[in-house]
Amino acid sequence: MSSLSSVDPQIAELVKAEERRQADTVKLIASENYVSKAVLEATGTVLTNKYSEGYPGKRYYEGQQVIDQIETIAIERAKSLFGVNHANVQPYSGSPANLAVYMAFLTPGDTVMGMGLPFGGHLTHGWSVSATGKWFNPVRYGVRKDTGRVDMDEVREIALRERPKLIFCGGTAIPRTIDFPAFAEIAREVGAVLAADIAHIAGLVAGGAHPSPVGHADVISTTTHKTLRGPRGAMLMATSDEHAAALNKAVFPGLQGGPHNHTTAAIAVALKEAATDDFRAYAHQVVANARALAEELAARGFDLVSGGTDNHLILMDLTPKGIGGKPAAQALDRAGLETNYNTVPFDTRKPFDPSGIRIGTAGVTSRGMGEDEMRQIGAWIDQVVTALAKGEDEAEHAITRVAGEVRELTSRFPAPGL
Ligand code: DSN
Repeated sequence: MSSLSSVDPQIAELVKAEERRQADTVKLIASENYVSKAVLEATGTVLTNKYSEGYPGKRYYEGQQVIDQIETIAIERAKSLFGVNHANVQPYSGSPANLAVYMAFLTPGDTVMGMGLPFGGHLTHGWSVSATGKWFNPVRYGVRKDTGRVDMDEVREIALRERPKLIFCGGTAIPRTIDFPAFAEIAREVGAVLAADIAHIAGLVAGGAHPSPVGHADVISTTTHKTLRGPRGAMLMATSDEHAAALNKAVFPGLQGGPHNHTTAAIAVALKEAATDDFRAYAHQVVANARALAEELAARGFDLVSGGTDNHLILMDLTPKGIGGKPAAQALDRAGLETNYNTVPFDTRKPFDPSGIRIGTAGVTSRGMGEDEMRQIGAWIDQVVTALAKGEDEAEHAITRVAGEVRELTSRFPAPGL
């Protein structure tokens, strides 16, 4: 970073500080990961200088000799990795990708059905504060109070009653396997388009550690930077060609201008990496790690939503521990354990001060950690949270001790790309 350091030392220092912070902390944020050096290099290229509105072979600017090849490679790799007929790699991120799904299939006022945000859905699945909840007519499903899981009979009842034109499955805080065939059957019964938002689990799907929505969902939407371990970006895919034109038109010119070509190149690199045996092993280890961590936390008396996990994600209600999710996440962060506070189903607290925390194992797995380290991390989480519930002094002592131990662990597991 010699140029950055000389032109803007202030920003260069902050980038270095963030790199140190990422190296020294245990990343347990379920939507984050560490990309490879190759992906990082692709994002920092001259491709950022180029405008290329349109699609390969049909652009509105000249000079696309190279960009067309890059975008075509990314598309072909996405198609091959996920086994789909159509892929659009241009969405800037998950929210614009999902908005493009609305643009492709709905007109304002139409009914969309998605999982409610407090139950694990995403803002763009029709939540009230999102444009998707304001401009469309949202209806919601959740999880059962007794199981913490989606009740497909309830989903069917709501769908038959409300007749949505679009159904979203998937979300941001779902610790269990998504039943794509069951959602597809309901969508077919009511004549709705089924969109599977696999942003969180795309890497698991690609690596064979979660069932695929291909052949079930009409549209698949995903970010590229979570378990898939690519740059910040998104993709829209479709099993058949039927919806290809509508999806492409919705992304450009419907919602976006020029694609971010440096991101497209980095997506291509990440998709190449995701097609390897190493990546498949990583995907399965992510799940094994989440299970080990969940078992450790449950054994220590934590209340896990749905009782455990099938994927990379654990959602815990801290109410029985006597503290809120926010102070817990803040204390854990000071101890070098990075999580996020999160609402839990039927939460009685506010979204900015909810009852739960969300934990994911993609980042730690990318660092090479395994089940033994997960059990250690579970013990640290317990020590910090238990101390915090006892008071400030106890918490301070535990945070300082755990932070030192975390530093020792992270030094043994260097993060990729840093
Ligand atoms: N912000 C993402 C997450 O953390 O799951 C979803 O958009």
